[in-house]
Amino acid sequence: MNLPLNTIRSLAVAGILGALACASSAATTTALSIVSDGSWKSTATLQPGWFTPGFDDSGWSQARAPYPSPQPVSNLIAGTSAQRIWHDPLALSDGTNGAIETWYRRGFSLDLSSGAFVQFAHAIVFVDDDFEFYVNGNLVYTDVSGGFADVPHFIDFSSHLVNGNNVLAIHAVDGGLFGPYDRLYESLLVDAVVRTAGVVPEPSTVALLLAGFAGVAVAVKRRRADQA
Ligand SMILES: [Ca+2]
Ligand SMILES: [Ca+2]
Repeated sequence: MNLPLNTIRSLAVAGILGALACASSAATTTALSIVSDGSWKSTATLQPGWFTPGFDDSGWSQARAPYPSPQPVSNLIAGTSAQRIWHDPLALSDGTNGAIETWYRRGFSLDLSSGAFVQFAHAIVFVDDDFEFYVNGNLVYTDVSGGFADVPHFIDFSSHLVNGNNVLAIHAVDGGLFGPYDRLYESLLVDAVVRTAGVVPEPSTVALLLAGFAGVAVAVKRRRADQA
């Protein structure tokens, strides 16, 4: 094909600009899954500042997971890897006679440097029976229904996350939040995801530009050869 020189130049410039536009808008996304399991720390003793990021939970237990329940988790959240948990370090409970008031913590790290940001952070929470949900020391959600253990609570905590270390902290009780009592079964179930995105330079940008310039040079050379 014998295109006019101006057309070749225009196409080449458009190609280079296109490559630059693609490169500068390239984004990477990372999804972090946080589910209730044996990695959560637990206690049945209220301690000052228990929900704050700087609190030392090294003296707490690992939560018991899975904690006994007659209802499979898959009945509540299809396909999840979350397990019911509760504070029960000696695994003595049959699911109905555990502590009536408990506290939990789960730390995780986010890289929000270099322009990265949180796209969304959602949690689905089931507690038998009531709970408070903290993120980095902020009370984000409270359930004071006094029962309804099979009702899901959807929590958006995207505005409470920070670069570096973060912590979810949950106060979960059997019975009512402001009056815990032994109300048959008790358990905590959490399935959360944090998705972050970052704009990053494409490693191939320089290669694309060089290829673009090389293409122009070849096209111009051919065009001149055709005209000779
Ligand atoms: Ca409830
Ligand atoms: Ca209960």
